[in-house]
Amino acid sequence: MKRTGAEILWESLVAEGVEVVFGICGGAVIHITDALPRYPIRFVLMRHEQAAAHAADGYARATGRVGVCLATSGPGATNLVTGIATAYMDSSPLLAVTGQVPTPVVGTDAFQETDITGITLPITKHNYLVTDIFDLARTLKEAFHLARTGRPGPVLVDIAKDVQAAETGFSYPEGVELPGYIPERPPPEALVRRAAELLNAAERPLILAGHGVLLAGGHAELVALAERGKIPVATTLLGIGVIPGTHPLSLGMAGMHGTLQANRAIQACDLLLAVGTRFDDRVTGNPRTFAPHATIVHVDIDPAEIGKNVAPDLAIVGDAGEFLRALLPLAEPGDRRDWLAEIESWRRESGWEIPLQEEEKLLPQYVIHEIWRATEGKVLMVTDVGQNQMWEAQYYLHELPGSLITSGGLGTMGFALPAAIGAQVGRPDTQVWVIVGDGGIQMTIQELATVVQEGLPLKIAVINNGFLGMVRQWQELFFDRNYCATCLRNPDFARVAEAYGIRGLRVRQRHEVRVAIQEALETEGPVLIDFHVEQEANVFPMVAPGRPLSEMILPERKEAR
Ligand SMILES: Cc1ncc(C[n+]2csc(CCOP(=O)(O)OP(=O)(O)O)c2C)c(N)n1
Repeated sequence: MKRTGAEILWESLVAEGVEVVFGICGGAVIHITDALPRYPIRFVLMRHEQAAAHAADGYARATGRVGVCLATSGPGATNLVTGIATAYMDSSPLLAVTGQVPTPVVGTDAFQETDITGITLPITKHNYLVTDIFDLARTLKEAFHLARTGRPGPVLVDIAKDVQAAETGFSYPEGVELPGYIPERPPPEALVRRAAELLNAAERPLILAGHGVLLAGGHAELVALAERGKIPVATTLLGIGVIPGTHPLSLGMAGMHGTLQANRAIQACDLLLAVGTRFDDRVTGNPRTFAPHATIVHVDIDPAEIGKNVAPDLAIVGDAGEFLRALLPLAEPGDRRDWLAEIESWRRESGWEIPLQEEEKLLPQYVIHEIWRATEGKVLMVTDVGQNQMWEAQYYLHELPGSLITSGGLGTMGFALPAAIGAQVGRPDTQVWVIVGDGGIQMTIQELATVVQEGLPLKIAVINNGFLGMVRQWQELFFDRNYCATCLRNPDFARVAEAYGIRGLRVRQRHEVRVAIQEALETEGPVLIDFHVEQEANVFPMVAPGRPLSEMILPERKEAR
C-alpha cells in the first residue's frame, strides 16, 4: 500500500505510541494536518509555537515519553527555538517536526524558508532535513531512538513540503543502525566497588542528586542508600523529589538559593557522591571553592559532563539508576550521628521559617507553603522562572518523585503555563498547579485559551509582586536599588482569566490565602488566583553569583560563614 509522506509521518508516530501532538498549522505542514483526522492522535492546538514546544516538553517530563510538537516552516519553526533550547538544557526527550519549503526551492529564500536545521544544530541532540520520501520512516525511527535513549534530548525533523505530498510504499523499520551512537554502557563494576569503599569509609558523606536520578528511575534506590548509610541528601533544582522533602535526611536544594544546611554540608563533607547532575554554576557557586574538603565521586550518563565544571576524584559514566542499583548492596549500614547532628544545627539556624511567621504582610513564601499544606506536597507543580520558582523550590516540600517540572538550565520565563498544559494532557488524573510570576505569565498568557479549549483543570497561582522580581532583587542587592526596567504595570489577571473563560480569584491579604486555595481545589475546572504579594520580598538564602557557597546571605541579611 502506498502512503504519502504526511501519512508516513502519522503512521510512524502511531507506531511509536504517540497519542498527542502539540502544534500550530501552516502552509508548509498543510498536507500533514490534512491527513491527521485519519489517525488516532489528539492534536492540541496551541496559540504560539514556543508554547507548543514547552507543552511537548512538559508532556515528556510528566510522562517519561517523547513529547511531539509540530510547526510550519519559517516563523513557525523559529518560534520553536526557545522551547527546543529549554528541552535541550534539561535533557527532555522531544521530537520537533517542522515543515520545510519544497525541495526545488530550498536555498532560494522562498516564502517562509528558514534554515531550521542550521539554527537548531547547537540546541538539538540531532536534527534532520528530509528531502527524499524514502528517508522519512527511517529518519523518524532514528529520531525517536535518539530522543529517548542515553541522555534524553530534543531531535528536530524538518520535512520538505513535496516530500509530505509524495508517495511510496511504507513499512516502519524495526530497529536503527547508528554505529557511532552508543547511548549507555553499564557502570564499570570496579569503579562502583571503589565508590562503595569511599562511601563506607567516609565520616561526613553527602549525596548530591540531580535530574539524572529521576530520569533513570533511581529514586527508590537512592533513598534506600541514604537510609542505610545515614547519608544526607541535597538535590539540584531538577533533582527535587528524589527524596521526600519532609524526609529527615533531605537537606533540600543546594546552590545559589539552596538551603543553609545543603550548602554548608557541601562545604564540610569529606565525600560528595554526585549522581545525575552536571555541576551547573547555579549549584556550585565558584567552582574553585566548591566542596573543598571532599573526595568527589561523579556519576553521569554523559561523558561530556565529566570534569566539565568540577574535576572529580572518581568518575563513573553510566545510567544513574543502574549505578545506584549496583552500589546499594555494597553500601554498609552507617551511623553518622555527629555529622547529622551538625546538619540539624544548621537547619535550625537557617531562618527558613521566618517568612512563614510574618503576620502583617502577604509574603510569597507563605502562599507557596499554604499551597503545600492544602495539597499535602503531593500534586504536580509546574513552575516558571524567577523568585516564584525559587520560593516554590524552598517552601513546597515535594513528597513524590517527578512532581516538579521547571526550566532549570535555560531558565525560560513563560515556560510554566504551556508546560503545565502538556503535563495535564499527559496526566489527566493528576492535579497540576502552575506557579508563575506576573512577568512570566505575560510571556505565554495567550495559552489560557488552550487551557479552555482543551478543558484542562489547571490551578494557576500568579505570584504578583509588580516587578520582574528576581532581577529587582539583584538590583536591590548589587546595583544600589536602581530599579531600572523591572517595574510592571499589570492588567487585572483575574479579569483576564475570566475573559478567557477561566475562574479568576484575587487575594490581597494573608487571611484570604487559605480560602482562595480551598476554592480553587473545590472548583472542577481551571482557576487562576492572582496573589498580590509583598512587592520587595527577597529569596534567601542567596549566594551572590561567582561567590563560594559558604557566603550565604540569609534572611535579615546576616552573613553566614
Ligand atoms: C525569557 C526570559 N527573559 C528574561 C529572563 C531574565 N529574568 C530572569 S528572572 C526575571 C524576572 C521574572 O519576573 P516574574 O516573572 O515577575 O517573576 P518573579 O521573579 O517576580 O517571581 C527575568 C526578567 C528570563 N529568565 N527569561
